[in-house]
Amino acid sequence: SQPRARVAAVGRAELHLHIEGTLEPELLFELAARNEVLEKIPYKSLDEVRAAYNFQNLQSFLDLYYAGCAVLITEQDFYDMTWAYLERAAADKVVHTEIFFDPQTHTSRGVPFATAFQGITKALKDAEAKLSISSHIIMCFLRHLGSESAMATLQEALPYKEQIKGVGLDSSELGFPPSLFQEVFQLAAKEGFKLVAHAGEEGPAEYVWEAVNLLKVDRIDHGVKSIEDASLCAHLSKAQTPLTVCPLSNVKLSFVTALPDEQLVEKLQVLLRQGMCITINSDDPAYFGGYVNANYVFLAQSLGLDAETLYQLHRNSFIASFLSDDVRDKYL
Ligand code: ES4
Ligand code: ZN
Repeated sequence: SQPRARVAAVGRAELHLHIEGTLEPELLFELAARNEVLEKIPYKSLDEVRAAYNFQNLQSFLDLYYAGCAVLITEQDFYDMTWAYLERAAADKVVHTEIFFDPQTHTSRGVPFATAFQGITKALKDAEAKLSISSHIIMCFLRHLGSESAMATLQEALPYKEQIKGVGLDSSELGFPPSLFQEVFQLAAKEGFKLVAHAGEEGPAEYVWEAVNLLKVDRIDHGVKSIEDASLCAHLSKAQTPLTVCPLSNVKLSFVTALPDEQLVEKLQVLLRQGMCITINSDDPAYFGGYVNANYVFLAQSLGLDAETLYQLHRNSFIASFLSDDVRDKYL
């Protein structure tokens, strides 16, 4: 059909992707061996890794995600991880990607900001030339480390400001509401960064309100708990504040399955029909069992989406992106 052909011809943007969450178990072992830090990872074999990736909630995933980062030491390590993601993204028809990186996860282990940053940016630059993928970097603050550490991280990043499109907020959500980071986001806005925040992933709809009203974010990452608050949904639709939804992540971390499937399908369809700007993304694909195409396939099948709705989700990925208007328009 026509919308299908259009999707195939234009491709898609990915807007919610933690680069550290693309570290596949095979590369994890390869880097552990290369850096002689095999004792730092909590697994002896690929089978042990696969068995461990069986998460009960957000924190049980985060514990393993941070543990895996221990093998990332040199600039080449960050390059190799990022390049591996970009090749998979290209295979999934991603033409533009906005990737998260968590500087505190590395600086807290003694890996300099510049080492991580340069490895990632060199791979992104190569992808522009070799894979025709454009990209932006969004630097995320780890909410469990608090606002002072976030502020120090923002200061540390200012020399790299021209190469960082936006700032975000991730990690453990419950007990770390957006309101704690108001000052940090105010300064980031003043410095010209775009603003996003994880909210309503595990935390309540109230956290989404805070991200919108107090942090003044341009997009909400996840935001699926908004479904529980009709006036919030109406607001997000009216303001066209995009949600970067990650279906396989939600399923793997059991947020979605807490709702009966039929109810979820029904609610998501109501949101789509209300015209909410929903986008589909992969979050931490090495941990959640699929890259972005697998997320579209899963959602399309579980919701029984028609080709027109699928096309709209692809359009949304560009509309919600931080591409300049003239570049964005080429994809619409
Ligand atoms: C994350 Cl799924 C998810 N949620 C919150 N923070 C994160 N960091 C990496 N993946
Ligand atoms: Zn995320």
